[in-house]
Amino acid sequence: MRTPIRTRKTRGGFTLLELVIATALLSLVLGAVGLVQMRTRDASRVSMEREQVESLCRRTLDRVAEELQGVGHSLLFPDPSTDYGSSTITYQHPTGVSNTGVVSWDTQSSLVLQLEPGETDNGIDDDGDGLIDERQLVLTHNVGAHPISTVLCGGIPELAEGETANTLDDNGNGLKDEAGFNVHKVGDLLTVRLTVQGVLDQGQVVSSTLETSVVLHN
Ligand SMILES: [Ca+2]
Ligand SMILES: [Ca+2]
Ligand SMILES: [Ca+2]
Ligand SMILES: [Ca+2]
Repeated sequence: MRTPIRTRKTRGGFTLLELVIATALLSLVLGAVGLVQMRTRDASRVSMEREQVESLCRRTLDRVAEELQGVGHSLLFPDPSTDYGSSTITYQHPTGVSNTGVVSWDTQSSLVLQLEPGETDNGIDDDGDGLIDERQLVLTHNVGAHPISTVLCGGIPELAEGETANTLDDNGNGLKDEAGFNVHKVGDLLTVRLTVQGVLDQGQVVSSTLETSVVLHN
């Protein structure tokens, strides 16, 4: 008895419909991979910008702490003991002590928060850098006679992160309506707070806020 021979129909290639579906699926996969890569790059850029802003904030705060360490507590002007602290401070460093215990002091220095060049205090980004009414922190030695000024940091907001101008402590740090740079005295301790901002490519603003304290000279 003869076994029937099975014949199988062989195919030489794909149909047009199969090719269209395969191409569409490949496009979808490549698109998804591209999207993931783009989001990863964006996240990486945001992370890098945040790190740069935080690093600038930390370096500036360290410089300010070095500058204010051991200055005379009764020679601070204006008095930064109120609930508002101060965004401007004039101070003096001790230079020596006489045999009778009298302390001598150097000439006045100051830290002043002022509008960046090109900005005016009008709620508008006048210089087009993505920040509104941003300030810079200026250190001046030998105030009065022959002042020598240095800009320590820019991109400082008018008010600290989380604050609005309403005579309340919105961000819960104990100070009302404090500026992006603020010094506050409690006893012989001076606390310095700083907020620095940066702008991402898409215009998003990132902020870093840090604080440190220094001991004053009696
Ligand atoms: Ca601006
Ligand atoms: Ca402005
Ligand atoms: Ca506050
Ligand atoms: Ca407030």
